[in-house]
Amino acid sequence: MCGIVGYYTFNVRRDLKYVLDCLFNGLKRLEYRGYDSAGVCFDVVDPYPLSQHRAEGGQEVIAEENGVHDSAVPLIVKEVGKVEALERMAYETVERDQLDLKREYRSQVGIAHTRWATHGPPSAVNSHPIASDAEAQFVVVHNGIITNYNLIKDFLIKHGETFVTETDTEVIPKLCKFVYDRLSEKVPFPKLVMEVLKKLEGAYAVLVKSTHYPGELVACKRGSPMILGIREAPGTRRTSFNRLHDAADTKWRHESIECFIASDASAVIEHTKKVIVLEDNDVLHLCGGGYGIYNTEGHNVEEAVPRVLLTLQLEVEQIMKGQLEVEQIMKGGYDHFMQKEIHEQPESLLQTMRGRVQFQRPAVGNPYLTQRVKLGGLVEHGATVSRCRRIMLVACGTSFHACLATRQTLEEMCEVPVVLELASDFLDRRCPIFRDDTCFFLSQSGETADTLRSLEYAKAHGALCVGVTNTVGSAISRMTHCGVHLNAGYEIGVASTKAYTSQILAITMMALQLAEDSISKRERRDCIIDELGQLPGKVRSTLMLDSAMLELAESLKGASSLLFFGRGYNYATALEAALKVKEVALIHSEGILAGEMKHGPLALVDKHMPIVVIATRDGMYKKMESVIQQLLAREAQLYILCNEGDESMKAYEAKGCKLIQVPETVDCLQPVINIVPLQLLSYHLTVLRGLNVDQPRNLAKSVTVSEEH
Ligand code: UD2
Ligand code: GLU
Ligand code: MG
Repeated sequence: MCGIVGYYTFNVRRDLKYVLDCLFNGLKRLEYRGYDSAGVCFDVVDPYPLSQHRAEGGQEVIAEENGVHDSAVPLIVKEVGKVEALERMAYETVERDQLDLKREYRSQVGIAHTRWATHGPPSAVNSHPIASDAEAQFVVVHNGIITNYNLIKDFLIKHGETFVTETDTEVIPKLCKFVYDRLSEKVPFPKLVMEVLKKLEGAYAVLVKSTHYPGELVACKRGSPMILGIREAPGTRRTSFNRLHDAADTKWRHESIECFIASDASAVIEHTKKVIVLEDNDVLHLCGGGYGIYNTEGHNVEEAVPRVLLTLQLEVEQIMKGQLEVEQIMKGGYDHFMQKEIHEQPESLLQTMRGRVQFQRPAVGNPYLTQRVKLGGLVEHGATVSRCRRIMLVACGTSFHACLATRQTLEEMCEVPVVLELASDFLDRRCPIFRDDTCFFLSQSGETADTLRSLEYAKAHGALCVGVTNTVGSAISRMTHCGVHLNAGYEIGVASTKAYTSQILAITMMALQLAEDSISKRERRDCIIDELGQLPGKVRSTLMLDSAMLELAESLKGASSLLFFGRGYNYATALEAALKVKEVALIHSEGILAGEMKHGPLALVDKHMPIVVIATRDGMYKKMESVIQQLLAREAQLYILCNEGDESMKAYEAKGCKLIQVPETVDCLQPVINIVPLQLLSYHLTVLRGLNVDQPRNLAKSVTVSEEH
């Protein structure tokens, strides 16, 4: 979600301005991933200073000054908010400290970060880089979560350390220093970091610099991505170490290297096409004019592991042309953002649950630890929500469908009436609102005009207002009394996909948390939470239907109309699938509540009408089966979305129906899985029909204007 940038040179002389530009441009390339704060750290004293003179013949000779500067404290600048503001701040600091921007460095180690906070709210202190101590002996930037940070923190506190941030990250620099202080003799930098890594659990991409290892940089990763770009300009060489390398060994001192490290290729590509993609448990060491990569899992850590130097496909010149090409990279190998975002869902769903759900069941008989879902945003007002007289869900478009998909879960868990409101209609009616109402406002962007106006209205009438949005700092997030952020990552395609599934998850988690005191619901809650843990994996296997959906799209691309039938939890799936087909594939489509079939829609059905029936196994299964029978009696072209291994649905294949088979989960989460093949279907229909996927005609990503009210 967030980003890391590193810059390293040795014997490639670059002035400070250049170094700062590299770091800040890198961060700007990562901005699209979403972040709440940012920071940089760079050297202000050359770790390997130069003295220059001209020898006979005018040849420039560079000699090392006596030894290496130890313990020069690097400069750290960090702040909440935009990279641009941070950049201004960094230049102000440079000016204040009277640093010369034109001064050339023989070696520079710069690290930078955009943070999407997981532990500790966004603040200057909690931003990265995070230092071990006031002298910044070890400085770290980190993406991911250290899951056992509490244990390490307690341990370090017992040994007299004091923590200044609320992050999980701070244990990393502190532990580096702790280990370093207790070494009987100095070890190579990567070896020290490997000792620290042994103690860390969780996912990370980390860069470490240290005043004890000037002119060196260590990068390591597990679970989070990281790549190394090496610029091969004239005068630079590519030297890789075979064995663990010590800076005291001066063998590589006359080599030269310039490297760019990032959590995302988009921050590297403008500098070089030559990259190495680091693998899990790799530890990269940049030192002198060379690099070495070691791996801590199943390898002799003293010996370097071979890693292939790849040439990125995209031409650098192309990138330099501007925005469009950068967008290509942001698409990460996919043709369109919508496609990328559909395929990202296993990951985005996990992000929505990250740090909020305890997947393991508590030990039997343990009366404590019953809180398996913990949404920070509900802590303060949760009790008020549980006591309210009715819950009102207000939204537009896809967000409204997420409300519809989760209404039943809220009703079941909270046992209060839950009403749904389309924001524009809510405003048109000036709906009565009372002080003991709780109103939820759902919007991906958090800026949807009608939803925002509804929020103002409800707030003015004294209701408790709860937001569910994907955008930290958005209007809805700010104006609501409390709420939940989706943490699904930026959604760029106009047709919402991953935000929809994360919204369903967010409201389901809210319902689970609100019912946490109910003993009678405990078994049901536990069962849903168990399935939450399985959900990303099941969505991943549902995505394998991609080629089947392409095939289906081939046969439907000429259709003039397409119907989706669903009921219960999957009425929302039918509406959402139809909306997708309308808005991107531009085919007339309707989602129909199967219970309403006989009250009109059945008249439309004949052998020319393609219909998707959602008949996964839940309480509505028998009723859906009878719907299928009736539709077949009218010779409709049927596509049945059912669970894998459903034998009785298989029987319909003989009658000419086609099956779309998806993994089974608990009824209230099934809509998350069911929508995935239908998203893929609408995506492929759009591409096959030659239409604009990411910006369908007449539509905008966030509708921030409303009709006059
Ligand atoms: C918060 C931090 C997260 C991490 C975590 C540690 C933020 C944005 N999130 O996540 O970075 O430090 O705590 O436990 O700082 N809110 C609204 N309206 C909305 C959405 C949210 O008022 O539409 C409020 C919400 O009530 C809470 C705050 O914003 O006070 C953060 O919400 P969240 O869902 O990001 O909260 P949490 O605890 O998951
Ligand atoms: N867990 C770290 C923090 O909250 C890093 C978050 C990130 O990946 O940006 O500070
Ligand atoms: Mg708020």
